[in-house]
Amino acid sequence: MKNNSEYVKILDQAALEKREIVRFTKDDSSLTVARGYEIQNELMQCYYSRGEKLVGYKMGLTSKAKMKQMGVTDPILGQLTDRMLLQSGATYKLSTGIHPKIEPEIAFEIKSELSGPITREQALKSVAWVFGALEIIDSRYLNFEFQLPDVVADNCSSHAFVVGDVKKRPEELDLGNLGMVMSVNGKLNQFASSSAILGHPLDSLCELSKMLGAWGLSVNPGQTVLAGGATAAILLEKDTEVTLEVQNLGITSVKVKA
Ligand code: OOG
Ligand code: MG
Repeated sequence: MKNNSEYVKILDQAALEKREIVRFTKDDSSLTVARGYEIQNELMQCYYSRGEKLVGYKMGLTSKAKMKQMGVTDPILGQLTDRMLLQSGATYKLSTGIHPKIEPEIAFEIKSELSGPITREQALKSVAWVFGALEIIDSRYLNFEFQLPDVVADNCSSHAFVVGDVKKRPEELDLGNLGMVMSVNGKLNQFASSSAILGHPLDSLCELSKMLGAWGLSVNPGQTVLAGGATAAILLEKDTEVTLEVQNLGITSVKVKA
């Protein structure tokens, strides 16, 4: 058993040295999700001390496919910084991660503050723009094997995310049922409806608002929110191009190099 600061140091070092670690709950069954969030918040302080800025939040484990893939059942939240942000068409280097995977997401840019329990209608009104996104996750744990307290402590495997350059107002879209197709080198790999994300991506935003509100925090104007992977994540391979086409939101892409 270790204290929070010791866990933070292990996680931060693992990411910096690109080294896998064994999940903490293996030796420390007393670790709770609440402590996982304390560790996550302390880990964020390491990022800020290196000059990173918070740019938004991500929801995780919001689809049945992801819950099944990872063997857990509750949505979780992670925090996104400017270091992680890539624009569509960018090149991602595998050497910057440990064993990165990619998953298709719907992203929101927020225009008004959200905190505490809200309705889907209120969530809709708080969204300035909707766009497609590819999230590149990279668990610091061996083989992506973790329990909820571990993954929460590890900032929910956050590593990088690629934002699409086609933006639409939420009212212009059938947000609850957008076709999403992820391809590798032009070959279809994963597909889903946006309804795979907690039934409706805006419900994921409601969940985020509720969770942050419980800590006296909020989602703020200008921030980006990733609603959660719509399918299982796939392992990235060098010299490939991964694309995500979201109905009415164009194509978001990333080139993967060694
Ligand atoms: C945890 C991150 C989950 C999502 O969209 O479900 C996540 C993981 O799968 O390693 O980002
Ligand atoms: Mg994700």
